[in-house]
This record gives sequence, C-alpha cells and structure tokens, in this order.
Amino acid sequence: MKMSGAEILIESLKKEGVDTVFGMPGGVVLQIFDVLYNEKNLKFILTRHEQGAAHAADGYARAKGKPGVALVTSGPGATNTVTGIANAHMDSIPLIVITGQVATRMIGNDAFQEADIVGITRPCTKYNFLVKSVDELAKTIKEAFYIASTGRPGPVLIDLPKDISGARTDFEYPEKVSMRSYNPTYYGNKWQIKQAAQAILRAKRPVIYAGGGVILSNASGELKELAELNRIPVTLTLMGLGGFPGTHPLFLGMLGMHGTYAANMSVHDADLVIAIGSRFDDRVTGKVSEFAPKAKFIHIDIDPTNIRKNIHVDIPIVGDVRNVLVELNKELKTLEENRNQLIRERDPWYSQIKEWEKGHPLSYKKSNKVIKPQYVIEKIYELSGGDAIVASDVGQHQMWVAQFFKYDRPRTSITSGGLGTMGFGLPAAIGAQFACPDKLVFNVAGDGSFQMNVQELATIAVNKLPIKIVIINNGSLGMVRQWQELFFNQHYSGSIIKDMPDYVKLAEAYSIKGLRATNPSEVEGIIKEAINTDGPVLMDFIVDPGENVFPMVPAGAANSEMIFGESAKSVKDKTAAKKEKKNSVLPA
Ligand SMILES: Cc1ncc(C[n+]2csc(CCOP(=O)(O)OP(=O)(O)O)c2C)c(N)n1
Repeated sequence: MKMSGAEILIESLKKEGVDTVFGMPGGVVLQIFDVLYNEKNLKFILTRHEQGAAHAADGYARAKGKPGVALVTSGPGATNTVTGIANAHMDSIPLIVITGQVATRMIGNDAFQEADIVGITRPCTKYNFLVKSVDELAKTIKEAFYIASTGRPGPVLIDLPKDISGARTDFEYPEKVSMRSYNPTYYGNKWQIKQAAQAILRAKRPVIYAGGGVILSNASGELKELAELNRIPVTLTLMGLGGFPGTHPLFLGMLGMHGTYAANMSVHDADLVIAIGSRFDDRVTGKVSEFAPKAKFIHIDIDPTNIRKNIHVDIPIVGDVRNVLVELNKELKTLEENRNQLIRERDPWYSQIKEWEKGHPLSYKKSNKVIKPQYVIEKIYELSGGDAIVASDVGQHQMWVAQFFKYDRPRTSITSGGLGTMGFGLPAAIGAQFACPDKLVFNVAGDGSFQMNVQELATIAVNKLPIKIVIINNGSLGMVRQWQELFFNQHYSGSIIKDMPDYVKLAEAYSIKGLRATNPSEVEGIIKEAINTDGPVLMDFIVDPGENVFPMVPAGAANSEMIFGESAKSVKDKTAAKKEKKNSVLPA
C-alpha cells in the first residue's frame, strides 16, 4: 500500500516501539502533525520550546533506557534543539531528533525558515541524515534508531524536507540494519580481560572509578558483583551515580571537583584504577599529570577513541561494559584459590580508606535559623525513602544533590554532566515522568537555572504531571558566585539575580500548587505536603545565600589538594593578597 512520507514516519516510529514524542509544530511539518491528529498509539507532547522538547526526550531516554524522540519544524524550531542535542551528545544519550526542512528544491535558497541543521549539528550528533527521497525514509529511520542506541549511544538527527513528507511510496519497514562502515566492538579482547583479572587480584590498593557507561550498558549488577567479589571500593562520576548503590559499604561517593575526600584520596593513592565506562573528564581528573600518580590503569569502554585520550592506560579493553564485566567476573572466579588471602593483604588499604571517610565525611554547618540547601536535599532523600527520580539542573544545587541524595538504583539520577546545561532539569523531569509514570519525580533547580526553561511549567500543568519542583533559591547564580568569592576577590560580577519573580505566584499562574519555606522548621512540612499532593507542586526554598559547595578541587589543582570550608578561607585571602600585590605595582 502506498503511504505518504509523513505516514511512513509515524508508522516507523511505532515499529521502533516509540510511545511518546516531544515537540512543536510549524509550517513544514504540518503533514506530519496531520497524521498525528488521528493517531491513537503514539502520544505527542507539546512542549513550549523546542529546547524543552529535546531535553524532555533526553530525560525520557535516561529514565527509560530507550531512545527519546523530538519532532520540530525547520529553521528556528530546528536551531532551538541544538543545545539539547549537544547536551545528549556529551552524555552519550540516545536521541532521535526529527526536524522539518523546506522542500528539496528550495534548500540552499535562503527559503523562509530554512536553516542548514545538518551542517549546524554535524559536530554534536552521533550521525545526521538529510532525507532526499521518500523511498529512503523507512531505511533512514531504522538506521537512525540503530545508530542512536548501539555502541556508544548518542543523538541522531533526521532532517525531513516538506516535499518528502508529502510524497508517496510503498511502505516496508526493514527488519535488519547493515552498515558496513559502522561496527561497534561489543566483546572485549580475551587476553586483555585475563590480564585485567590478574592485575585486579594482585593489586594491593585497587579502586573502581565508574561512569555513565555502566548505566548506559545496564551493567550495574555486574559492577556490584565485581566490587563485592573482590572487595574493591567504588567511586562514581556524576554521570555514574546510581550505577552502584549509594548506600553500599564499598561506595566512596563521587570523585573529582566536588567529590568526597575518601574518593579523591583513594584514587590518588591507589596502585590500580579500574576505569569502567568513564572518560577521564577534566572535572574528574583535576590536574591530569597528578591523577592517580601511583596507579596502573585498566580502562573498559565501548568507544575506542576514549581510550588513552586523556590518560595513559596500561590495560585497555574495548567493548560493551556489561559484556566485558561478565567475562571479567567469570575470569576472576576461575582464579579462586588464593583470592581470600590476597584480599586479606589489602587490610591496611581498607583501614586507610575508613580513616579518610571518618576524618572528612560530607558535612555542612547545620543551622536552625537559615535553611541550608544540603538540609533540603537530605530531607528529600529521607522523605522519599530514596525511591525517586531526581532531575537536577546545573550549579551548586546540582552538586549538593549529587553529594546528599544517595542514589541506589540506575536511571534515577538525571543530570546534565558533560555540557552542564542550565535549564535542563525541568524539561528532563517531564521526560522522566512520561517514561516512568508511576515514579516519584523531583526536579531540583537553582533560581537561575529554573528560569531558563520556565515555560515548561505549562507542559507540566496541561499534562497534570505530578512532578515536585524544588527551587534552591539563593538569590544568585550560586556556582558562579562561589568561584568569584574564592578566586576573583569577591567581585560578584553578573552573578547576583535581583528582582526575581515570586515563584509561588508564578506556579499559581500556571495552575500549579506553590509552597514556600523560609525557615528550617518549615522544610519537612512542605516536602511532605508536596509528596502527598496528587498533582505537580513547586517548592521555593529560601536558602542561605552564602553557602558554598565543599570539598572543592580548585581548577588546575590535583584532586589531593581539595579545599574545605576553612581552607577555602585561606584561598580567598590568598587571591585577595595577590590582587593587592598586583595593584601595588600598577602605575598610579
Ligand atoms: C546555559 C548555561 N549558561 C551558563 C552557565 C554557567 N553557569 C554554571 S552554574 C551557573 C549558575 C547556576 O545558578 P543557579 O541555577 O541559580 O544554581 P546555583 O548555583 O545557585 O545552585 C552558571 C551561570 C551554564 N552552565 N549553562
């Protein structure tokens, strides 16, 4: 039977198991929206901005483990998705973005609402397609889903000209994909796995450093087995949170710039770092030359270009993290005989780690006068029983969530790790709530980040999504303010947000319940009220405006040079002194 390109698109999406598409219509995609008009098995969710659609699709993918889909018009609709695409690309999130395009004969003519979105997104997609014939459409969609979700996942864009949506052809959806030039390596090299097993058993001070790859390849069970079987402490990156239980006795906490003292010191002193699905991001390594200076490295990753990109690796293993860990665990079990003896020899290492943990636990100065942001996160964790999805935004609050919400399960921490995109959290929470309708979903935002996609309150209200929005309201772009306080002489240039809207009233304007706490005694009450409310709730927490995130590794420093509240004071004094010295040599 002959079908139009628009019909083929929707049928193909259904064949791929897509149940929800986020986006906004426009001239060149009207034929597609006309097909959606009568569609019963595919939900279209109208977001209020295309950036919101891309982030919502991204949040959906992170929570569900399936590609998220966004559908937008050409020109400004397409360019509005670019941040969302780049965000997904940095965090390796499978995303399909379908953009309308002007008719093929108009491409390159500066037609109304034309943008070269294929050119624009080439550096931030895993792959992108411009569909030039309706006969290639079904195959293109099949390939797009395949590319997005296999190997190292990522965003794929399909640019669909208006005349192709209208053209007709026979529809047959391909069963299989064969792309000669695209062959991810799924299984690790056996010899390298054997070597890794030997190194793991022989190590006296091993540590696992795992990242988002563990979650993407659904390998948290295998990671837990590896850690428990060999009693190896585990630290996670921001992207890895939930990949290993946050309450597990072997868990050291997050590492890197705002990681725990125990995690950073363990990596610093380790003789073996087992890097799993992590990419040695600069927020993790600090000064690269001093990252784990005493260690040998094993690196397991699906993407060969990640290996030795930032750091020398002794035993590289390219493959799907889950497959490799299955084989590695098998191999380690065959080396059973003297494992207990070898593990016992690591006793001094475990005692050292305990000492670090005891000496410098994550902490903050409690107060009964002013709300501490960390206290809000602790209460959310406690009152939700830890059983929630938390979509955080970007800034100090993001780090407090990472530090104080103990994620026990994968796909419950939704955050913009690589790109650090303010405005991600609210639409991502929308996507996560659609992906997991029965889950309690929080969005923790800063007062700055929240305003970047605030229009999505309408999407929440219209769809009656029971998302609990938490604004950590410190009256500033807090993370910027923190850097200015510590390293720029307290010159709060551009970081204080004055004349903020009344967030409670703003929520109410969208028919969303708004609650506010200005005193610590009110915190528990409003979180409970929000959780017990059926629909969406916005909570505005007026917190201590001067609170900072510690520990902190200053930019360019080694992870072993963390600063805490008190030592930060000396950093502050030092920058002030430096400034004075500089000023004194300036001509009058
Ligand atoms: C789109 C975007 N613009 C700018 C930045 C730089 N930036 C990083 S954190 C931050 C401040 C965030 O402020 P807020 O959302 O209020 O959170 P807080 O740090 O106060 O918790 C800024 C401006 C960014 N990450 N993303």
